Amino acid sequence: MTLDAICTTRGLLGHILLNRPKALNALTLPMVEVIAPTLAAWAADPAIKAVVIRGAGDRAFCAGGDVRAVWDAGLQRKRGEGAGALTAAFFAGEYRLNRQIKHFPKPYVALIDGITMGGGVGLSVHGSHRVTTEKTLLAMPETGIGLFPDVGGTWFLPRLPGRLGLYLGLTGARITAGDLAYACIATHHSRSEALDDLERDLETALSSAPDANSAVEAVLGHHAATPDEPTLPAHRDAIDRCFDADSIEGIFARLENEGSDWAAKTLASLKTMSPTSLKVTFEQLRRGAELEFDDCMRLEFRMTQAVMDGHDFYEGIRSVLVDKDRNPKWQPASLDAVDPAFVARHFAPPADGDLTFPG
Ligand code: QUE
Repeated sequence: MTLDAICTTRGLLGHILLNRPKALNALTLPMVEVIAPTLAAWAADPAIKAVVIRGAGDRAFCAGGDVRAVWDAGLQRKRGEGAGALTAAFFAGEYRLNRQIKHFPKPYVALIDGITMGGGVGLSVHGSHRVTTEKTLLAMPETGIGLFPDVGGTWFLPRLPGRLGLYLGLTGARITAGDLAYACIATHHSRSEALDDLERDLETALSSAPDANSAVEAVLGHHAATPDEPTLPAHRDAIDRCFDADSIEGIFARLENEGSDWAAKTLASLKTMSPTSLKVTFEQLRRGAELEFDDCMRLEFRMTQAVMDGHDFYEGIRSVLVDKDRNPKWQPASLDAVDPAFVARHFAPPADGDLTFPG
């Protein structure tokens, strides 16, 4: 039997391999259930000095959460078939793991070599070291599947420079290494073909260095390369102007008035997203700016339970991952028809209680 996540030790280095290459290493509950207890043990184990996480295959670090499985369970839950427990268990497990990474007391090095979306972002951004390559393509695309930028998006997106977080979280824009460095999402850059050597050098350096963080920094510095030119700086003023409005409608109006190609494309892209998701995400990131990390994760869990009771998540997964027609029929279909009471429900305690954290 092959495990979908393989945790091994290499000397003083803990190593996590996301091992579903055919599914772009999309994160499943069984993977979470392998990784979480291992990370907890490594946090307490003096024989582990640092952790590396990497994806198997040459295409992806991790394309997201296994939302297809959540979709199946959510449909059962809607039909009252009871098996919908996974919808709560998956998000709870994933968010608790995000929190473990955020509070992990040793260097945590994510090698985000390839596609990194949604759940994959949650396995990387909260760690101390985020290494991109020329193959990195990262996005928080959840508004396009009727969800919202979760896995700690509530925490990290409002803390990016200017209005970049709102821009990335609403549009789902896909960005590469240069932009990830510019947005302070990545900390280091290396060449994809150097990563095997980099991992070996980490193991060697940790075995002799008194200080794990200095050893990790030295190895990442030794393998440093120059990323592609960032594209965001050219649009940064427009992003900060347009996404500084006090509502989604206000952002739409500012993009309309902007009069540039970039603004027209950005507006067109936003108009393909779930109107409910856009409004929910706007409120999520407004609140997140003021919340502690753990409260962000509790809030996201609340939000998932409202999403599972709604329409657009099912339609989004259908259109993107099941039928792949990329033609979702959102309900409601326009911003003005989104019920403020339904948006508000995303931020209220769920019927089965709030997310709790062990310890
Ligand atoms: C938004 C998402 C996800 C997505 C596409 C979106 C997501 C996710 C996947 C995905 C991709 C490839 C796979 C897979 C899942 O796509 O979270 O199993 O093989 O996991 O627009 O949030």
